[in-house]
Amino acid sequence: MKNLFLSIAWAICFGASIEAIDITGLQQIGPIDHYVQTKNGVVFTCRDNSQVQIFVWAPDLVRVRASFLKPLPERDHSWAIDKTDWTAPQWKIIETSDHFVITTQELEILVYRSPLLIEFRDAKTHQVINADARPMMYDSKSTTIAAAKKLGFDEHFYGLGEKAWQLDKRRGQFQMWNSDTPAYHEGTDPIYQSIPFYIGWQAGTAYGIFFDNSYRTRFDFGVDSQEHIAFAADGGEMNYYFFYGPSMKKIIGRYTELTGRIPLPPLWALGHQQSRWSYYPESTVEELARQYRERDIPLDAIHLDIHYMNGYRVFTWNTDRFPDPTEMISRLRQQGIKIVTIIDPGVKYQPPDEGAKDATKNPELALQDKSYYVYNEGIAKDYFLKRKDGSPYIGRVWPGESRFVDFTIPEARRWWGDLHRALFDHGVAGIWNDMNEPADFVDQTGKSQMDVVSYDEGEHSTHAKNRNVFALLMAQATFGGFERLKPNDRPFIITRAGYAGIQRFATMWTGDNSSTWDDLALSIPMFEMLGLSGETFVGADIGGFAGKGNGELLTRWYQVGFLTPLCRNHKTVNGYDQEPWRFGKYYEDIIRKYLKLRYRLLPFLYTNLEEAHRTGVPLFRPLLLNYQSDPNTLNINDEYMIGDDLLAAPILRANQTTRLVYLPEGDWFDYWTGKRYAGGTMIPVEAPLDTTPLFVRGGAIIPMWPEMNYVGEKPIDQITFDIYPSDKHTSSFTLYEDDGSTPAYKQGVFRRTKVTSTKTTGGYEISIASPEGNYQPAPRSFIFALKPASATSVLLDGKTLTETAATGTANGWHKAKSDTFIRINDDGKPHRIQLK
Ligand code: MIG
Repeated sequence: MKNLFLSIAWAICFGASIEAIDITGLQQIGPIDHYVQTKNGVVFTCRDNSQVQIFVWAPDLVRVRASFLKPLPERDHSWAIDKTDWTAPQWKIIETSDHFVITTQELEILVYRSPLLIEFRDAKTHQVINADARPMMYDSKSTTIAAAKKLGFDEHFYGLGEKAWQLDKRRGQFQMWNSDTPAYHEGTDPIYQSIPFYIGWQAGTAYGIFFDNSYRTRFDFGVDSQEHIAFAADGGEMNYYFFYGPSMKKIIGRYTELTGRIPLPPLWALGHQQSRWSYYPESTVEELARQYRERDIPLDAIHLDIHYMNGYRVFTWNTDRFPDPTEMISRLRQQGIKIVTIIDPGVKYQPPDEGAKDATKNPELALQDKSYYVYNEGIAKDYFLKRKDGSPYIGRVWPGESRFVDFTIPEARRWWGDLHRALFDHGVAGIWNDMNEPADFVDQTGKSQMDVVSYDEGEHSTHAKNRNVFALLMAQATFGGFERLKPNDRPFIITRAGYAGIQRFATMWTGDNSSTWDDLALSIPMFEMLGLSGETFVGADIGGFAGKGNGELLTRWYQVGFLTPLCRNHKTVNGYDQEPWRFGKYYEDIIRKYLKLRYRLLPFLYTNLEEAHRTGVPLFRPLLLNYQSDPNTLNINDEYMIGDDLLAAPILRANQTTRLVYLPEGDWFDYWTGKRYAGGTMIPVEAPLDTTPLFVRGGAIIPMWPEMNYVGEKPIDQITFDIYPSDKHTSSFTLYEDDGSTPAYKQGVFRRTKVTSTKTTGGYEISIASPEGNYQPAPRSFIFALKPASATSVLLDGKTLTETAATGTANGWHKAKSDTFIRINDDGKPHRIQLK
């Protein structure tokens, strides 16, 4: 009954079409009266007393902030922003009779006096990149605010974080309102996360707009009008950042400089993970681990869903099911398996029985039926959210009636972070944050939360403003707990909900998908757009969460999942089992092959992850990001790239064993056959169930580890560099390495090794540059596999290298099939290898 009710409610709220942004009834900001120059920009005051502030933060980054009918408020704050101390670049302002021109090295911003319209142009070509279609707007009867921008005939839109929609957002309408949307499908909107950042593309030139407003926001990319796009919010300030590319990578770089980048998670987080709602008791968890090891299928982590807790009370253990979590976790750890536990925000509403006392030592292991320490502490410290009238906000989630923490209170965040002692003290390695929209069974739309007040730095604002940042602040609290309680381990947090900036604290998964081919296909544009929106560490429940899967679907799903940053199989409570072996050996063998390949590719994935950490450019990319001027790539939803070098074109439909693959310009190698293709065209490929179409860019070098079943299983005694030559340019790769587990990388304890390979007359030359950084890896050799090459002699640093057998550890070279393999000991020095 309840379920039926809920699904009807969801259908009404989420299935129905989204309200358009009706700008016709809105008032427009008044014309400019006067202006004053500030240190890093200009404040315009309008005749209607409105104000517009332009901040020049970088040559390609400008912020626009406006108030309507009143001066700008003094408080200027956003939970999303990581960097506020920008050193103003060179800029100037010129005043003419009808407009102002603010110029930086890259941008020209024209601000017209009447009507007040803002236009962004390229400083060098003076071409218009983006322009207001109308002055900024407000509703005199409500708190709605809006902006409208001219829409180009061939303009396309990307980003917006987690949206269940194709790549190109043109002709789409979207809302940002964190929502628990089980079994969502393409078109369901909004879903869990709110990232109000988009990238516009026109004729190869890109710009970005981040509408940093945490109220419910709406975006309309050409549905309501074919002349303008619009974005609006139910409240708060008109406040957006304008980024100029023209390159998308540059925009993402700036956006993540502003909102923060992903800190490196532990390397094992890139390993395969198995989850289920829920694995319990202890013997089931250990049997699962045993199966994995016995079946020789790689695994790094098992996730414990809500049943590990005592009556769904967060920060407790059900000691009937898990009598000694410390012991169990340490036994698993000896097999190379880490435990990740779920933590929901809802704290069971449970006033203590009279006279009942909390156990002082390890309260998490005590019976909580008379007195629940988390609830008691939260009450004592007054950290729980209340409604405007002062009554407690009590929602209904898994524990029943529940209280929620006001994560805008810094001390409350600290307290929450420290509560993780109940998990970390027993050896838990990662935290999975769920239900943090925050979901409430009473009302999934958040309507019942609108009068819930948060401290919000003394503004005491309601959930109309704070719902969308709830998960961000909870993740920040959790991150702080990791830093204080496990200072030598890198935090690993997975979140369902989020707001812009969430990447500073958490990785994410795309929530409750279904075991359908449609959802497998949908996951690709979702991952790609999350990446363009600053979130690089993404993944979906492999195999699908809701509904009924099968062996073919699971196998194809792994053929996507083996390259996603988060590679986790997860299934709902009443679904069929879907561990890799559940549909029989035929499928299991194929899945094993892909997971083994993932582990071989870890140095490649990790190097690309480090790039995302350092630059913001995501690991899992739409082709468009790498080939921005190629209009063929504008809406390719069934292919993706990992970094610059791997192109995957998975099978996303049942019974399909061939497909067309678009290869962008350049040379490409079929990963499986080594066959070479010229790009810039569509090619047909064969893809029987054990083969997922995979291509390597000519000019790439792919580093590979030995096979392993978990991170740290054995010393990395050799790294193979697969070299894919290109006729046109040098192949190169700069391998990134560090200890993979501690924060020492932030102090420069890493190593970068650059390998290049060029074609010479009559052969090839490979050079290994002197490594950078001071991380000392264990002794190992490098193997360079040049494809295809037929050498007759090889010189190492000018001296003849002997031809040796394929095995062994001595320096030497040998041929196998059409490849040449050269093995040298990595002595940390630069080397030059010549093949003739
Ligand atoms: O109301 O914890 O998306 O992954 O297994 C459902 C139980 C709550 C939703 C999550 C899902 C998880 C489930 N949770």
